[in-house]
Amino acid sequence: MILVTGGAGFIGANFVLDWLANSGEPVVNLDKLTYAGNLETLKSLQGDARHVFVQGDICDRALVDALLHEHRPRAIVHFAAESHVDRSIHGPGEFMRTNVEGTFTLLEAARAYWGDMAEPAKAGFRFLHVSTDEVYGSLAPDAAAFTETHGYEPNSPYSASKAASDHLVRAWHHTYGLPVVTTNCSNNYGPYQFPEKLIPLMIVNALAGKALPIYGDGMNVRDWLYVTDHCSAIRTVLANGRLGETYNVGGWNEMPNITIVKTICAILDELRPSEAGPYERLLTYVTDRPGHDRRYAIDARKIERELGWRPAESFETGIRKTVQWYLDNPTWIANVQSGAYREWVATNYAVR
Ligand code: NAD
Ligand code: TDX
Repeated sequence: MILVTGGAGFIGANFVLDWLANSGEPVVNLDKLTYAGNLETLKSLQGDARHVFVQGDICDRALVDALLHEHRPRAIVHFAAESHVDRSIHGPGEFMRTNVEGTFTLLEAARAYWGDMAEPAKAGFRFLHVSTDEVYGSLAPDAAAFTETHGYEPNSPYSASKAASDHLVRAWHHTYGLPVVTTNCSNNYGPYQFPEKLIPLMIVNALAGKALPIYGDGMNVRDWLYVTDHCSAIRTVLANGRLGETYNVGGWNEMPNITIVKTICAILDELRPSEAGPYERLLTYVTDRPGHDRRYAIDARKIERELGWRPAESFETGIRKTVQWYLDNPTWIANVQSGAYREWVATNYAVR
């Protein structure tokens, strides 16, 4: 049994599906079901005894203690977070609570649980903290990509809260010996991503004939990784990562935002041509995000050298699959946009 937090969100849900497809090991999934949590994504697991869903908050110490003692997981894979940079700018409070206080609560619960464990289970226990490349700050155009030794220079309330959580995880290892590993990953994309993030927002807006808002000059650069590659990296680090280490995870795929959006427009022109003309007509340059980091780039050589992980999906195939997925799943999108997905728990899913 493993405990996953945030397993109803974009990456967490992809991870739960990927984990159960790749291993028979059961998962207890603790998720608060904020606006970003969507059990409809996990509907294929209804009735599957290997998946136990618990609606709850990672800040609730009594609940986390009870889950650890009931299910005796051999690992915690910690995804739960507030994840959207723009939301963190408009309202940083929840980011501090979930990302900082929530991680602290989990670490304390894990420390107590692990401290009471007997060998050999104790030696095998792992706390895997899922984090981001944004903790390293912004790179100059010609600067070398982030390695694991790059200093922390977070610039947004989101990245500052994730940096704080990374530091807590590090300290709990250094001080208490808690067996932790941390992954710092670049921008993920793929099925089931909430349409507030760049790629799904552009697909959904284009299909609705709405403006495609490009922040600033559109030349901000991100590294993009297909979500199932992130899932395989996490499985690899969980299995073989060295204790107390951090591993950068990336797609070797740096791209300016405008290139991403134009690529989506071209794929849609081919797969779902619009009578109104090419989708690029919808490109709209808007006011820049405050404090907008110019460039992120990940040097993922350590995880390849030590653990043999490399991304399997190219951007060309990954972005096509992603656009196709949104074309094939209008109900998922409609339910997210109408808020109807929130009803899923009450009507369609047995929650403990
Ligand atoms: P998401 O916003 O799609 O999902 C977050 C999930 O956490 C949701 O299901 C939400 O209900 C849950 N949650 C939020 N607060 C909670 C709380 N207090 N208690 C329990 N559950 C709570 O996020 P995502 O994009 O899937 O990201 C998952 C993790 O990966 C985050 O830690 C994020 O920082 C990290 N990450 C994301 C990316 C990316 O590109 N999306 C890249 C690198 C790292
Ligand atoms: O409408 C938009 N227009 C636009 O130009 C949106 C939503 C975004 N952008 C730009 C801002 C960024 O430069 O596109 C880029 C990507 O934006 P987001 O999808 O909001 O992602 P980002 O801010 O890079 O952060 C993401 O990657 C790292 C995730 O949201 C984080 O959780 C993860 O840690």
